Amino acid sequence: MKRALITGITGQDGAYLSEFLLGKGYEVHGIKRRTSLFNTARIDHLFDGPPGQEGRFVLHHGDMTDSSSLTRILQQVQPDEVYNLAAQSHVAVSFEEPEYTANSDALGPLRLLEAIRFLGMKTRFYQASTSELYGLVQETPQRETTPFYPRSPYAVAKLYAYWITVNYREAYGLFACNGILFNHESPLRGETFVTRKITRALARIKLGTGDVLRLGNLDAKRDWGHARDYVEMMWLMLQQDEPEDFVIATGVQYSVRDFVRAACAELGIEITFEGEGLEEVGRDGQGRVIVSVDPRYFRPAEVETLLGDAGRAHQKLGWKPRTSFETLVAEMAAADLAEARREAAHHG
Ligand code: NDP
Ligand code: GDR
Repeated sequence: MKRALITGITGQDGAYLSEFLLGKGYEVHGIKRRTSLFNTARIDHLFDGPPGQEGRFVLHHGDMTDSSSLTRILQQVQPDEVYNLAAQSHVAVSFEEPEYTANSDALGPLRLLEAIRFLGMKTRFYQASTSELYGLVQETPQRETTPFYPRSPYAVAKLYAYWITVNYREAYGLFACNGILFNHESPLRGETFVTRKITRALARIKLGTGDVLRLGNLDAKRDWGHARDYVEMMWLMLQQDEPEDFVIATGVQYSVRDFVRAACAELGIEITFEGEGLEEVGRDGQGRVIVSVDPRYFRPAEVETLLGDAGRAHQKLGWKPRTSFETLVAEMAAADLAEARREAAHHG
């Protein structure tokens, strides 16, 4: 039985990857940090999975900023594969906590790699790299050879992580790969990322329990895929004969405004946008403002447009995204509508 260690197991991707690896027969170990409230809602169902799965899902307390915990867990678990998904993953927050972001997102992966090297382990290592590395884009679409130009403390930290992964591969022969993943979403997406923020707020507006959805840059364009499809690629990268870095993306791009329109269509809300810049609003069929622009959500430096070319992954990993933009929006909107109904019933 193969053994995997996942950092960031309590996050969106950690939950999908755990489910995927358990399905492949792996023993799955995860690192979670200590929090004052439970933070395992996304993975609680995996503890009592199907018969035979008991004991194949194990959590350990640790933190990306604490070498001692990381080294101890690696030595204890002796994993065949490590998936480093843990990060302070919010771009806007990284402007407010730049030093912590660098500690967890840049030095964190170094701590893991150094422990693997020092302990002389044969572990394969996956680093959660990101399309944010391209930032101010130098070429469209972006592929593995496109020059990087990070635009946030988050992206700069992830740039270090990208290169230290390449460096440990080249210097010490570690099987270490970067998956350069473009945005991927799902009903498990964190509630402060724009897609989930939109589907959550619009579901409440639909039920009359929410009023206005306040957003930042409506013109930002992203290449949005489904997290369930993307975690499979993380695994596939570690099954190759040679370690390599891959872009994973759908090759289709939409704006934040397009996402709002698609979610409204899915929920049966009429919406018309009018005005420009900070004055832009979205009105419903009765003329009520349901979307407005709030400068609080603008970033000191923005990534305006991202569009990936996953040609290499297509060729070498057989990668093809399975979920269309429409299906992704529909799945998220349906899940948030169900959640908003439960909330409404509970309160009232
Ligand atoms: P989430 O924000 O949903 O999850 C992040 C995970 O990291 C959580 O489990 C979180 O724990 C954990 N974490 C944060 N800080 C620490 C720390 N100091 N020590 C230990 N654990 C920590 O992110 P996603 O699942 O969306 O993303 C997974 C990875 O992929 C991240 O590294 C992200 O930067 C990267 N990425 C994501 C993309 C996306 O579109 N989703 C695209 C490209 C890259 P807790 O639950 O306690 O907060
Ligand atoms: P991103 O995702 O920054 O691409 O990082 P996010 O959903 O936060 O923003 C996408 C775009 O939408 C614009 N935007 C808003 N964003 C948020 N969060 N809230 C708003 O109200 C809002 N209004 C407009 C943003 O300015 C941006 O242009 C995600 C994270 O998962 C990273 O960890 C990952 O590396 C990248 O995707 C790929």
